[in-house]
Amino acid sequence: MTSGLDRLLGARLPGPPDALRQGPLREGSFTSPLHSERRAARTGLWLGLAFLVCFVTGLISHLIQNPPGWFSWPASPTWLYRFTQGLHVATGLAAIPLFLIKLWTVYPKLFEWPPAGSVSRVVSRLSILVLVGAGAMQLLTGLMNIASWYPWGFFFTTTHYWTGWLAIGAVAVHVGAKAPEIRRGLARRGTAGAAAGLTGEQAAERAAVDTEAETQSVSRRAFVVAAGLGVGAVTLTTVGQSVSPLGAVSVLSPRIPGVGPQGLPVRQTAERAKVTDVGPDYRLVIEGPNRLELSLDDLAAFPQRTERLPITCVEGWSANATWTGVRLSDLLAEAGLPRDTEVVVESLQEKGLYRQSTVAPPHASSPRTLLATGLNGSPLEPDHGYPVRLIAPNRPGVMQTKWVTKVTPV
Ligand SMILES: Nc1nc2c(c(=O)[nH]1)N[C@H]1C(S)=C(S)[C@@H](COP(=O)(O)O)O[C@H]1N2
Ligand SMILES: [Mo]
Repeated sequence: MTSGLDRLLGARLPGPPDALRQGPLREGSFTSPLHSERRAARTGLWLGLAFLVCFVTGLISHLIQNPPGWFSWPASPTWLYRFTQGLHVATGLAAIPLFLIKLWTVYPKLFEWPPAGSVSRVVSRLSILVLVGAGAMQLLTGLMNIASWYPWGFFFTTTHYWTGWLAIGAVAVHVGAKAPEIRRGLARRGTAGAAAGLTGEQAAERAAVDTEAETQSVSRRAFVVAAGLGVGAVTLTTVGQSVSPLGAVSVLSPRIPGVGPQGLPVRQTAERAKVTDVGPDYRLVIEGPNRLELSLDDLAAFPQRTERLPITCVEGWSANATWTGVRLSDLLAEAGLPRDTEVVVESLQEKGLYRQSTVAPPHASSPRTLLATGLNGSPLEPDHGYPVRLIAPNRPGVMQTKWVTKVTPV
């Protein structure tokens, strides 16, 4: 029995007059065998993988910055966030050429005739519009964020997060709707027909046609090589922003490990944050049962520690550095608080989203979390957070607050 929905979806729509069938709408306008089901499925597989890894790593980054009650991110290993966020940006960038290649393999479908044979065709074409729109939006806004270029009125992070759900949802719908084509496209030659439910003879015939079309064209190999070169070039010229040995060829990344004041890149300068006149009246306040109000000399009297820890900006660059300072947990204990107290760290910077951050118990109690006053062997420079900055293991850069002046238990 056919349900009402099936009947609606299957309803045939009146076709437009054949006289409109001009230009690319004509039968046989696209002759390249590279616009095949096989190319579309294989390119789609790589693109889908890149999207999936990018989505999962993006979700991790979001959860660390906006932790729900059930979520806790550990303080070790120290490099884990550097790895997941590096992967997020690398897969996002690699997805750009893959996305363009995929669009090229399938764009003849835009000119399909009739444009909408049935209601289900209209629905399926609209769902592709959402997929392409959300995918393009993610790749573009991600890229612009890396370039710190925000020519729009919305807040990047929130939009990028919700569009991420939209994109991955559209991918899931697309894969579900195209399952038979994908199965055929990914099947090894010869088994392609069987996967499509054809009889032995039909399958053999289809396989022969596919193979002939593909081997006839020198272009299939050229296509695969060009795609590989595109993805390789994008990756090689950007991944050095987090993989320091490749820093020298990282010509397309705005920042490179080791390059910047004191051998470390800078995200927000002291001048832009308007923290330029730190005087002798500076105090670091730790709120607690035994409130501390420390001058820089007082702070220097605490045991000094040195830790090698990375800064990992959400934008994808990351770099290791050697930090010297006082353990946050030593100061919490001195203020009469348990070492694993969740605290808010506040900056001298008066405005801006990143003027404060929350330090969760795993990071507050970690012996490697410092309120640092030194970087790579010399006192902190203003751009890196003079006089005091937070540096904690395995934490996004936006949460490594600079120019710290106050620590308050939550
Ligand atoms: N007060 C304050 N701290 C801040 C920021 C900021 O804008 N204001 N930016 C953060 C970001 S986004 C990053 S990536 C790191 C970078 O530290 P660096 O500039 O010392 O390399 O600082 C963080 N600390
Ligand atoms: Mo950052």
